Amino acid sequence: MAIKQAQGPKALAGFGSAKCSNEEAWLFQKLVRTGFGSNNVDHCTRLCHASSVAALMECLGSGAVTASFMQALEADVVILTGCNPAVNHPVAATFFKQAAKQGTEIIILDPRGQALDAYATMSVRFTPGADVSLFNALLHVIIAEGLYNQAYIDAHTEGFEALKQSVAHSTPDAMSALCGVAPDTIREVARRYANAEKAMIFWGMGISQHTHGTDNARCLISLALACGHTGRPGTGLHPLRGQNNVQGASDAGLIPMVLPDYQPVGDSQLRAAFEELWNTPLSDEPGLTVVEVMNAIHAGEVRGMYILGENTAMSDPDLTHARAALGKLEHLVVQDLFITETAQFADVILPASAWPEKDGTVTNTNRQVQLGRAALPLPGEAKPDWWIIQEIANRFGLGWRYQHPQEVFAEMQQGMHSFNHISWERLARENSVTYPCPAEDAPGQDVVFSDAFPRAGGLAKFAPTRPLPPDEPVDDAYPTVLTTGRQLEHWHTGSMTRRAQVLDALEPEAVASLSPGELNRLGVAPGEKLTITTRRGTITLTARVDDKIPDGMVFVPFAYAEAAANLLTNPALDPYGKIPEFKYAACRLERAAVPQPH
Ligand SMILES: Nc1nc2c(c(=O)[nH]1)N[C@H]1C(S)=C(S)[C@@H](COP(=O)(O)OP(=O)(O)OC[C@H]3O[C@@H](n4cnc5c(=O)[nH]c(N)nc54)[C@H](O)[C@@H]3O)O[C@H]1N2
Ligand SMILES: Nc1nc2c(c(=O)[nH]1)N[C@H]1C(S)=C(S)[C@@H](COP(=O)(O)OP(=O)(O)OC[C@H]3O[C@@H](n4cnc5c(=O)[nH]c(N)nc54)[C@H](O)[C@@H]3O)O[C@H]1N2
Ligand SMILES: [Mo]
Repeated sequence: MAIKQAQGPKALAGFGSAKCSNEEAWLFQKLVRTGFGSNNVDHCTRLCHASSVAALMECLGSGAVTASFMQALEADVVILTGCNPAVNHPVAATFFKQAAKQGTEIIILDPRGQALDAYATMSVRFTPGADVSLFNALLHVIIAEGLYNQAYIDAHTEGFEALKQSVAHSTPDAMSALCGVAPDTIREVARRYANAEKAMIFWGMGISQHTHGTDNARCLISLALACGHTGRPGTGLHPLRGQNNVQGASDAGLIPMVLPDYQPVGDSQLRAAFEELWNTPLSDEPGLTVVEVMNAIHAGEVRGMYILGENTAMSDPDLTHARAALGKLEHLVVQDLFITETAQFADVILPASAWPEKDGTVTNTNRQVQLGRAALPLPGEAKPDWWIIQEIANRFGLGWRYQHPQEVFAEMQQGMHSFNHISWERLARENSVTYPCPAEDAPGQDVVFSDAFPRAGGLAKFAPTRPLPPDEPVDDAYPTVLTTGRQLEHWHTGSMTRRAQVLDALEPEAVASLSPGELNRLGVAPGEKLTITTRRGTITLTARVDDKIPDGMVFVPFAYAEAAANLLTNPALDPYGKIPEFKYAACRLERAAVPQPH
């Protein structure tokens, strides 16, 4: 409050959580917008699918999936690209495996090999970061060979001519050198996808976490639109959501440029509806995104922060910069289950409670709104997040009196059309209801946009792209590609899973995975220590051999505080989604000079 009075509303910012409930996300963004008085609210979606959402909003008018992952069972062809579902989406992976057993062709497009390759009809490895050249070559083949669906394009889309022209020169032969895939393989993938009666595309962080992440997603959307592979059972576009409630937290408005349900803060009519609902004037200026907030702290513009259920001091790119920002804040409040690396910077730590300890709803990757009920008592002094947020709101003079998340949900229904016909009572009866839902007594829609897209005129749009290099290409000084991501055993920054005995016993220490050839070249044996250096930092960790990694690449999971991958990563942002390039940085590898003590 003192910072707000002295420096104005824009000196405060908040990061909400995709691990909390929809009601908690709603209250958090409402606190920032009505209490702090700005739109400086964001969360981990910025580091995750922000670019996918930017492309989907632009081209389809909606950021959610067009079909659930259960629809894979209906599809003839399923493309998986930039995702590793056996590790990161095990539930969806069971549907992909089941589909494959029933005859669905699985096509995997990824620089790395993975467990699902065993189920794939084709598994195509390509040059990291070369997605746009590969996808434009697929589009070229589909157009040159007349495999597109003219009737669908005429009825449901605009901009096909511009797309046609933009890929006219992206022949498989021309693109092969850029993406490292043989021209005939490109043709085969294009034909299998386009000739399928029903086909789906699923994608993950390998698509989104690039400075050209939005372009990558635009290409996938173009593929689906050109072939008419949306709006029917067994067809669709599905960016696999990561955190348990990142869909719900985004829908509920933990995003700096939009109010709940993606309603732009700058639209005075839409804003007026929320000003009436909350009985407060709202700022019309988009707020700062995750990485922008860190920059604004360095610039002295943001002075105080409230971070709820995010471990920024581990998950942000270029941690030296991000941690210095956290250290520079005049006041930092962290609300978490554990004393995380971020909490080490806090002036106040508020003990929150976990999912099994509280009531609330969450929305998963399939748009299924699910009700969770408290199953365990609150430990120690911990409180439900919604309760703590309300206490803070009342210190800002907001006078909130919610007795239970159910009352928050009822308020959300007034501001969010996506929750139409999904009452708390109904969720209590049915446990889970998919949105959009046409009536109180009808099921929700698993597949959407059969008739029209939620854009002007009901038409989806082709957005042409051209290949761009990574922000930091490899060179003689930094000749190896650093890519980062996840392991089955750990969740993100390890704040929870490294405290879980069994998981920590299975994966106890920081590892870097490399191909046998790469280890040979470096003269490092598996189990020996390796240093990785980028223009931003150096870490030392154990080398592991992995024949699924291509030569010229090193993979590091970001779960380990003692060798934090994000000390190395590049904070350069995609201009549309504002997502950093977690999947590509130039690095140098060396055998560690001194053996590190364990
Ligand atoms: N066990 C576990 N499960 C999780 C999580 C976790 O931390 N641990 N996190 C959750 C969250 S929030 C998320 S967002 C999801 C993420 O789930 P995924 O998106 O599956 O996760 P990543 O490990 O980041 O790997 C993405 C894939 O991208 C590929 N890739 C790398 N570079 C490129 C490229 O240039 N182009 C393409 N096309 N692919 C590339 C990698 O080889 C890898 O197969 O997982 C969720 N599930
Ligand atoms: N290098 C690299 N960096 C990445 C990525 C990458 O692929 N590579 N991926 C990015 C992606 S996709 C994501 S989603 C982000 C994730 O980034 P973060 O969200 O910062 O990571 P988590 O470790 O999931 O942090 C969640 C925190 O919430 C706490 N928590 C869990 N449940 C609750 C609850 O109910 N209440 C409260 N108050 N706290 C709770 C946990 O203890 C944990 O500390 O990381 C991003 N960073
Ligand atoms: Mo994520």
